[in-house]
Amino acid sequence: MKPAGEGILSLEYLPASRLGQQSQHWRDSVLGGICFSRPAIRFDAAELPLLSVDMIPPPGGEAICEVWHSREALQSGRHGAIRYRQGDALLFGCLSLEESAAEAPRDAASVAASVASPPLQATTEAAYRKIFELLEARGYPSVLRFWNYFPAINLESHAMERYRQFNVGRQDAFISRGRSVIGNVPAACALGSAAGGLHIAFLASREVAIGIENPRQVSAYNYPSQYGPRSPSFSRAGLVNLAGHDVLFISGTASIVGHQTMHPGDVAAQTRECLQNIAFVVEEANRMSTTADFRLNDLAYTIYVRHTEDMDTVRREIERFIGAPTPTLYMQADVCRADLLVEIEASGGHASSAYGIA
Ligand code: 3EB
Repeated sequence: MKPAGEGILSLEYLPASRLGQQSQHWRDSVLGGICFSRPAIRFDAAELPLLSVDMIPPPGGEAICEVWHSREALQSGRHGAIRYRQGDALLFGCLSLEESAAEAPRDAASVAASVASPPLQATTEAAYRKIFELLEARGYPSVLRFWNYFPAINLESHAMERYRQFNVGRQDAFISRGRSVIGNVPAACALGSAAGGLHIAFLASREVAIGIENPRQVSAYNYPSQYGPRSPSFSRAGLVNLAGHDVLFISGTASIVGHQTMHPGDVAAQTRECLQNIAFVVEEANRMSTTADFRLNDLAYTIYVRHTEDMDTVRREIERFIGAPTPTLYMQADVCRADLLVEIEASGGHASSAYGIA
């Protein structure tokens, strides 16, 4: 296995308070990222696609940015509301939209019947259409990873939970841009933010990514209709070869076996189930990879915990399971089923660093 540090991509968890003090050299290498703070911060580097998400750090913790760096020569651009940065192999982009019903084109029949899509659904569809349009135009067809954040994810409105509205809009956009909604779909996460509009970040490549599924979970794109009229369009992980190195992006992973939530009300058991799922996904990834040997203790993790008071329990279970310090970032956020208390995402095959929070 080649050392991950030699690859083109690396991840840095940086306190948001240090963003303004970084050198030009640092800025030049930034591909993009996500800053989690309460309230969302305004960052005065509009040429860098840093998504600002309103999210609550753990007690005593500070606002943190997940910053992706590339060794490639990078160039910034804009496409409508999307800010992006691209190199030869990779493009990172992000956008923030207020929810509004007017965003997505509606067909004549629904206009005639005055059936408007819920605003979140329409905004989601418009955002994803725009993203795919950009990626097709610039020649980065393969999305390695989507990050999705919007408030009140479990709230019911327009006779449907908002996460389900999001799934309808997302799937409609995939279909309208001719993308598959089963099989090789991108890895993703979807979390409830504390406030704000719809925030989406994405990392895409010219190289094709392989979608990886978890043998102990029903693929999300095959979830039965009890979880909503449209299945979520994401795979359990994405694997891509970047300049000779396999890089792995593990989607938000929850306490789900088959398609069912396990251990409702028991955050410790849910955490162990998440980690067990991640272990299975890592094993699948290692079967598919010709260059890498991914291990749980050299992945970087982001952990979303629904209730602040569960933070310590989750941390204890993770440290026990993984058994070694790895870069981890904890946030308090709602997860996309009301009975899920924790969601864990991870990535590997790239260098990672954490400034004082490893
Ligand atoms: C799950 O496994 C938990 O809709 O993009 C995890 C990761 C979840 C991504 C998404 C949802 C998403 O169904 C929820």
